[in-house]
Amino acid sequence: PQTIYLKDYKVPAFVVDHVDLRFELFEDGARVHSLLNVRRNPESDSTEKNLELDGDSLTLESIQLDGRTLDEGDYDNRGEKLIVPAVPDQFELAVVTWLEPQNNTRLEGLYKSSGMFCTQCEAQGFRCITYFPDRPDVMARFRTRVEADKAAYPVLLSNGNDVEKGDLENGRHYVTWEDPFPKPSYLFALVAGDLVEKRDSFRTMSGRDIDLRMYIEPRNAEKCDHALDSLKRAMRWDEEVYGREYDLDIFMIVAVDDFNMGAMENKGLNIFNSSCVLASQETATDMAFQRIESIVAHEYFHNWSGNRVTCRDWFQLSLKEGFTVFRDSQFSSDMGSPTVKRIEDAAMLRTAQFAEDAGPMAHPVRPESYMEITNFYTLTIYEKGCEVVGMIRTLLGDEMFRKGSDLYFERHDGQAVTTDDFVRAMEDASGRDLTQFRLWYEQAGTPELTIRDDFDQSSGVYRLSISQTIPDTPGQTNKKPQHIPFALGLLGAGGEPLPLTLTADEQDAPKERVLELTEAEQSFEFHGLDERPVPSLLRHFSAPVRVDYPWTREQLTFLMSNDVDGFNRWDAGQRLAIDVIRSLIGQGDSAPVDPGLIAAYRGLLADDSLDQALVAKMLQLPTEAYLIELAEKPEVQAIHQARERVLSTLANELRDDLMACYHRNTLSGVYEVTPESVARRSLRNTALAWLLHVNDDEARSLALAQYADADNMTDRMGALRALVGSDFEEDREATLDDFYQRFQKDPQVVEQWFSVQAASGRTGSLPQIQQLMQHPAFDWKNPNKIRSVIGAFAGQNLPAFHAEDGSGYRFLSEQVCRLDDSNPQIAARLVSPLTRWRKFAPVHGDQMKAALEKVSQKSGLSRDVYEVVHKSLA
Ligand code: B3K
Ligand code: ZN
Repeated sequence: PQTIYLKDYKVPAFVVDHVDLRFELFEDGARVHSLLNVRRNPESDSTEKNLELDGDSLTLESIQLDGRTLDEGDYDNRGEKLIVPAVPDQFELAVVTWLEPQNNTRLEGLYKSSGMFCTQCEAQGFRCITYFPDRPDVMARFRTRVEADKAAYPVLLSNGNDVEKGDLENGRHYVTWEDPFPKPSYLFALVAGDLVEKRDSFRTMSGRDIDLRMYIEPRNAEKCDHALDSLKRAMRWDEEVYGREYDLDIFMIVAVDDFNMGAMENKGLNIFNSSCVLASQETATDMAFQRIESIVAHEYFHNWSGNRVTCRDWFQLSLKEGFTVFRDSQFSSDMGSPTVKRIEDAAMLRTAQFAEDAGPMAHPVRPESYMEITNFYTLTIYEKGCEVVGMIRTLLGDEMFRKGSDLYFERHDGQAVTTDDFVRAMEDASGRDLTQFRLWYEQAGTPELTIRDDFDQSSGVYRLSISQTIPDTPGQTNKKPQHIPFALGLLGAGGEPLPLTLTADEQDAPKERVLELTEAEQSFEFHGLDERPVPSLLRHFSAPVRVDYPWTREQLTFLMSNDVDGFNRWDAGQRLAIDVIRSLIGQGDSAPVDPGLIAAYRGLLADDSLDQALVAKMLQLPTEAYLIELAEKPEVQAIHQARERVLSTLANELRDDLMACYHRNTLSGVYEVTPESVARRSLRNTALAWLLHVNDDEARSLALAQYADADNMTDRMGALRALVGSDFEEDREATLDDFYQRFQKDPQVVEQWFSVQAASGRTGSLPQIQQLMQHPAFDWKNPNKIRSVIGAFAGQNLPAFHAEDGSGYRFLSEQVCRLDDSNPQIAARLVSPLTRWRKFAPVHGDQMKAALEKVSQKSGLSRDVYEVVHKSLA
């Protein structure tokens, strides 16, 4: 496969002003008639005489230039290009293609899911529908006529407004849609199916009434309210916080069961994975409710950050994704608990994005090259990209950041631009120089801060020395220091925040500051202190960096209960637990657990005055995945055992406190998804899981009762998860059976049922996984099922996946090979755990590598998997 480079970017030689599409949908295929108005691009100095169009897996039926039919000798149709030589400066091109959506298992372009037609065009799916300059800087107005059997496909949708409809011969009908906004082809969408419509409406800030419509299969009719409510909240929030108003008259959401990712922001017609949009109290957990709210918001926010202002090329992907993730996390933060949201984002980043940044696929937020763009929809582009935008806001302050965003939208509305244009708008609006800051877009790898301090009693000066290094990553060495906003506070012995006095004569210094790190080594002095303070470093996780500071356990315990920054309280607890777990690795089952940790957790459980949402987070021990990420040559089984040892000690020692916490947090009254009640359910379920972990019989009865009486999925799943994690084998099996019987008709719940088993050591051994894959509800064509069984096994059931005999690795490589033929995108995602083979000691690493080599030897390997596997073995 070919590598594509950013440096080779050229403005398109031709532009398309208008696209007229006609889809004839049948059971055995689809015919697509496309009429393009093409003209030479005045902004290009290219003398290119030939028109080059992209096409993938298409059957070309006919092609006409200005009404003249071209013969096979008149054009060149090889590989993934259609080249029409010597075209005029302006012309009409009519192309007819034939496709087979019913056989499309890649789920890119036009395909069928549960009997309905739907599309996925980002990044390069439109070329699987018709020949087109399939690149985001070609923006055209689309008119789309969809024709299909009226009884089987009563609902026919595309982008924009429906302008015409009618009946045709043979029981067929059509609807024509027109989208007034020029858009890149990746935002095109079409849906045809037998769907139910749920309507709502929204009045915008300028008083326009928008029709909100959700389309679902009839069985899902009761699962739409949450998405529609979330949508309205997101629309209002974007007006209030960013001044962004919706532009079309209709906004549509469609739920489909077979979808490669979460959702897609097609103009006016968002398409969602059912699992990311459908919810009811009985079938979705609190976490799912929150995820849906944030994804609905994310896709909606793309209407401005992505659709009105789009990407010039795919190297700029973070322009829309990083900014939109930033917008959706601000939104979630405003809708719920800001501290909890920050904890969740930082935990994910530190566990998974840091791992990506340290692995063979590490790439900058704005990559320089790729083979398959689909592989670059990564945590780096999304989450690190979000952090980069967040740091700009921290450096500029809220007001200037808003000015910058207004300028960006105003300056670039209707354009396809670059991350550099975004940064320039921020600079121009604020007057700040972000030259060095741009390195965040250019350099891959996670900066590492080494922090040391000393205190001089006689002068009262506390000195922090901070050095930064950025590790080498594939293709990048000797990196330059980056511009890092570093928020901190200092605490006195009584826990009181101290002023951060940077010069001896400064009056009333603030109690929190954002230092700006720009050099490889820097030091800062704080004056006027009577005693050595305890530093609270990188508050709110103000930059996506690693921090090395020699905390003592006393300092961490102190910060856990005294820091004014909730995020750092949580972080101190995590660091303490990590330190304790690490010290137990390889120490056997009777090694004592630091009583300080037990006391700290007891304090958390007892203190009802604390923000319970924060307590719920603090009670969760660092995950195995994070412990592995932090370790040099991780020994997975030993890490697992040490963590289990801490868990069971805490559960035994804190048994009565956990029981009290369980009962104190039992809610009565109607189910609501408020931060307060979410926190209580989470606390109660954590307490239950810990207690069952040590086979507490009373807790077992509580779990069974909670399972049976639950009026919501969070409690039902909490009890099921606790039982699955316990040694009460009969209860575990019986409850799993009952759960399946109850919910077998609901695919979203069956997916949860699969993953709770696949992720657990007790139900997810390799033979059990293989059995799950034989289950009638398992479906190779459905990405959610693959993720919930194979993905959960390799990503969460780490001791089983890393079994010393290498069976987990071999299993994964077999599944990747099998999937590579049907759905390369999903196969390339699935292979990712193996790519970290260099991180592990040879007992693991060698077998992981062998499993990867096996994949690399498969014949006809897709470009997607090829890129990941070859870069990992290089
Ligand atoms: N933009 C889409 C992701 C498309 C992935 C293509 N392989 C969803 C989102 O980020 O909003
Ligand atoms: Zn997005």
